[in-house]
Amino acid sequence: MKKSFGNRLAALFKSKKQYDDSFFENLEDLLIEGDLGAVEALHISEKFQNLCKKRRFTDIEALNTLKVELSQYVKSYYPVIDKNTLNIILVLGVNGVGKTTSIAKLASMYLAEGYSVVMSAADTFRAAASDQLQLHADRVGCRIVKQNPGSDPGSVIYDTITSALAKKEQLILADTAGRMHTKENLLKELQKIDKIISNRIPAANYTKILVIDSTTGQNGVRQVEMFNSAIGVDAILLTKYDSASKGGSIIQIGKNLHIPISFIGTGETYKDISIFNKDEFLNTLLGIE
Ligand SMILES: Nc1nc2c(ncn2[C@@H]2O[C@H](COP(=O)(O)OP(=O)(O)OP(=O)(O)O)[C@@H](O)[C@H]2O)c(=O)[nH]1
Ligand SMILES: [Mg+2]
Repeated sequence: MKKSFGNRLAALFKSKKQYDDSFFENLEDLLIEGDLGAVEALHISEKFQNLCKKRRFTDIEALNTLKVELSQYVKSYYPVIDKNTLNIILVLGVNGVGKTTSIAKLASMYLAEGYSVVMSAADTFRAAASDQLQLHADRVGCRIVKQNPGSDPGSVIYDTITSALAKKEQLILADTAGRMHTKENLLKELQKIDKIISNRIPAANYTKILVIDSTTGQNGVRQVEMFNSAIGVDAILLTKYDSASKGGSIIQIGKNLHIPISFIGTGETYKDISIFNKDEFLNTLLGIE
């Protein structure tokens, strides 16, 4: 399932008899289906058409040309954790995208690298959210700061920073709510949290990561726009890349919003996370072996 877009793209190149109008129409349709967006699909298809006028391509060359074209839009970003001070990763995203699970995966990863990590349960809106995070914290062996459901998320973050500074811990992973009574409420709350963090943690040690579910396609692009205009997004964590995902929306996000990708989630267990590898990602997307 995962490679269906890439496989279909490769099949299109392999099955073509000639690079004619119908080939480029099919290419454009496939790029749209792959969540690259209508504008980008047309742009790439036209660019490719011009290249094909100049010389004949083999199938492999054609896919690699497409890869170079897409490659300029995709950037990777690995949050720098300064061992000598307190860092914070604020994890954002709409409900159900995989924020809490990703925090557990990141905690497990950074703990294994030897960092001292604390989770901050700043999703106080959903009643069971802090219990869910507590369960993960227990499983991966991580300290957690939480308050009662319904309490102020800004205050949870503030408490976490205070105790982490006192304990000389290196990394806070902060969970946030994915839903509130209204979208405006949610964004306002996140702006408050952002202010509290910015007042106490230098910008160089503060990373805002937006979690995007790769199966949501075009919707993901809109989510990035929304969070980015509300509080600014430093990087994206793409979840559920193990499911029937196409991942093409990443191209649009990179091209239009210039936001890099930091991690990819590929399953429900703690080890199912990897640092974003641009080359691997594009090879999978395009079905290049
Ligand atoms: N297959 C797969 N499932 C994932 C991945 N990441 C998260 N999930 C699943 O997605 C579901 C939602 O994950 P949560 O971590 O609770 O999502 P959330 O964003 O915290 O949700 P809310 O707190 O309700 O906003 C869970 O069933 C997770 O196991 C992934 O990379 N792959
Ligand atoms: Mg959650």
